[in-house]
Amino acid sequence: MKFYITTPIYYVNASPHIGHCYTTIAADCLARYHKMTGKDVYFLTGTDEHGDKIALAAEKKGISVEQFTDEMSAMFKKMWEKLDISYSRFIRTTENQHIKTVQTVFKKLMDNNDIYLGTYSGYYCTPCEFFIPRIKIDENNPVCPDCGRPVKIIKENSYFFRLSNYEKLLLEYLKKNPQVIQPQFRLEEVTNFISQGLNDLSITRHGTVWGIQSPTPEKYSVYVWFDALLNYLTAAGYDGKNVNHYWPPDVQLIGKDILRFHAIIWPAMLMALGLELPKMIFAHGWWTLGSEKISKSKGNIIDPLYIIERFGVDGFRYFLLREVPFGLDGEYSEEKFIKRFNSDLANDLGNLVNRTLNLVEKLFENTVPDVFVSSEMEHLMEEVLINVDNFISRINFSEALVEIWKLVTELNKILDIKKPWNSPIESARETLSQCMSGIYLISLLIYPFIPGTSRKIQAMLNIEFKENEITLTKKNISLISGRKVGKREILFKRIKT
Ligand code: ME8
Repeated sequence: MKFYITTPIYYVNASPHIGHCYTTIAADCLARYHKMTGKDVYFLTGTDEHGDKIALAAEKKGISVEQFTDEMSAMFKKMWEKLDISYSRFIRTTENQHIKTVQTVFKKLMDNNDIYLGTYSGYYCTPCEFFIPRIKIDENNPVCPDCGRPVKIIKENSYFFRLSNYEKLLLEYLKKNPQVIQPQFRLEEVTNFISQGLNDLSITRHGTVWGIQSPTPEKYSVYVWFDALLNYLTAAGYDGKNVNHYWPPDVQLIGKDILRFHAIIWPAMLMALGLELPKMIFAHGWWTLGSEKISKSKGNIIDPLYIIERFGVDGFRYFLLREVPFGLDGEYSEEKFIKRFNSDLANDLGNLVNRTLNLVEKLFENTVPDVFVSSEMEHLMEEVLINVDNFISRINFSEALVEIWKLVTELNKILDIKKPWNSPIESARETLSQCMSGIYLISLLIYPFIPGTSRKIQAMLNIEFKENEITLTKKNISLISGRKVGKREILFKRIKT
């Protein structure tokens, strides 16, 4: 079975911040989980490189836009490497393959009369790259209703996509397939917006030089969002007729800021092309600081490199996935970070692994005693596996982690009660073998969330699994019986406050 997952492609006008990391880490977690359950996963991410905003940023830096986009795109790639992101494809909208796809789609839609030439007269917000109808603007104070920044007035000839033709079709589709928009509370927002009436969408810009040329007699450039959304098709090998076997996307992760583009314009474009629609579009919430969205333009970004330095890659990944239910906003604070790190990672998980291995070394000469799992523990393991799977299929990372931590807590409790350091050797054997089995299962379960820690635990257990050769079942645990344990290392050092 295949699993196609995407993140937004990020603008390269500034370096990646915590928000970009959030979506990409979440996508990585899903990609890894589905690989572990035996699926053929295709994980797409990349950079959105056209438009005035990017050209202006290059100009400000005093370098050519080509050099600028190369450098900035490389920064995103480097960040993903640092964060242990296992993408299958990193797409850039400046790639030839993508340019060809955009022009092919443009031509096809024009031939089908889904695109026509008209005149656009209205406002444009360059930071949001969005056309804003006159009725949404106060003429005395022309600012963007979304981001509050000044807008430009535009009157120019433009090609339009007949978005209005898809109003009824979209509403019917969403009525029949309400599960496509997630979380469910976002569906109403989308259907209300469509019900108010959709205007045709201007998809070319006259003045923009840094963009894909429209395949029209006039030399216009293609509107950046029309260009960007098509990246998901380029990566699926669209040639004007066919797509590869990964199509359609199974999950498209986005932030709530770009829901309308993905839940309205994008499906309408696919309908016009006669292609299957994504199975799920999930719009997560924002990380905020003092209740304001964290973003470059607000100047309140938290540098991911600082966080990595302080909490490590897995500390960062764990916090983002555990702290806030995916879908809701979350207020960033270093205090919360430290609390989570110390309690869940250093205390609960770190101590469990350290204590158990220490005792295996002392009492059993570093060899894992024969595997013993009590029926209660077996029941708990089964329950956790099922619940994690359910939560992951609903893209609920924090609850999935709560489930895994039930195992961590239970094993720590067993150690505290049974005190194997102070009990007859047969009883110690049972306790430690049970803990080792549990730790092994935990190392598998945490792999999608904190892969580095999972690898470290595996190294300590002297075992290595290949992510696409493993299926998440409790059967694997017998693998560790009789094994010599590897070198011990501290997983998470408590942070002093
Ligand atoms: O919108 N909290 O790119 P972009 C959580 N190029 N997530 C956040 C966030 C925050 N404070 N800030 C950003 C674009 N994000 C377009 C997308 S797709 C065809 C084109 C994340 O660089 C979140 O995923 O502005 C959001 O949707 C995305 O970054 C916007 O990135």
